[in-house]
Amino acid sequence: MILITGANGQIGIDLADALVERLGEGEVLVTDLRSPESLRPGRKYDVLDVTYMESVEKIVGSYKIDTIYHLAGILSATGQRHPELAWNVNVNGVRNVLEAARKYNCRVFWPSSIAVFGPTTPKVNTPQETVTEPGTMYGATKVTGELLCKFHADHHQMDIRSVRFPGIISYSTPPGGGTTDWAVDMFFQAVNHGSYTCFVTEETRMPMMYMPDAVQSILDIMDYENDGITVRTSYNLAAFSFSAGELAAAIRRHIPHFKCFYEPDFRQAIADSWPSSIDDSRARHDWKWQPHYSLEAMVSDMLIHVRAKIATS
Ligand code: AKB
Repeated sequence: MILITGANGQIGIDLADALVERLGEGEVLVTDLRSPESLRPGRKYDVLDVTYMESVEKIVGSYKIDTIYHLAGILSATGQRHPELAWNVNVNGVRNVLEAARKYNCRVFWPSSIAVFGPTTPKVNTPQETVTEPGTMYGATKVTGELLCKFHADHHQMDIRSVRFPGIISYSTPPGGGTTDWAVDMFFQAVNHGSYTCFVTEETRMPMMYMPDAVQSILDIMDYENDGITVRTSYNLAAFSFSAGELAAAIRRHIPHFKCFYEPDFRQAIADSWPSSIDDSRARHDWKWQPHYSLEAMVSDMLIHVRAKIATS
């Protein structure tokens, strides 16, 4: 059976749908701090706080888990405001999951982030192997998590796989507490109100990816033969980069009256410390990573789903 931690979060809902579709009923156990408000079919639910080692081991052992998708984590903006919480959830969480996986012989997927990079990293086409001196606590927890994954893979011959996600754009569940959240918020505000006040400047350019590609990347890297995986920290991953102004212009092609205002807050400094584009050639070479959505295709698809979601809410 498969375990997803942090399953109520932005990636968890869509990944669980994809895994249930692939594996059939009853093969996916979704866990989070609380049960979600509405239960979706085909999966089992349980409650799990990943900061407690005993709880993680109990779940993994009692459900006979063989693969863990460890998604529970605190994102960058929340982590900057609550650094101790970020360290506890992100670092102790991944450590507990890796220990339980070692004990019960599980494979592991864990998402890292472009937040491992910082102000001293090359900003354009950021290479796979480069300076990782993040300026945020979130970034520090992701660098630590990557090193823990590599340690366990090298020293305990564990099968652990990871990608450094850029900002992810999706409509099923809103992200919370991230620096790239503006790219999702803009869609919902554009459809709902015809205007949006963005918390980064018009020129701020960030690497992003549409959720279907993000989910596909997880399935692809986990499907690939183990010998092909040569990066045991985490793979750079990219789809497209755009600035806040460019996204606003792309949305305006569908909603001509849409107005975007810019009032940067504390998240601007985090955004400025991250890459504007990513070199993901290693992932493309090693496990044939290939995104499918362009910016234009993503915007059209997002607007269809955001309109439908708002119409039925
Ligand atoms: C965030 O903004 O914190 C995340 C990330 C890029 O890791 N979306």
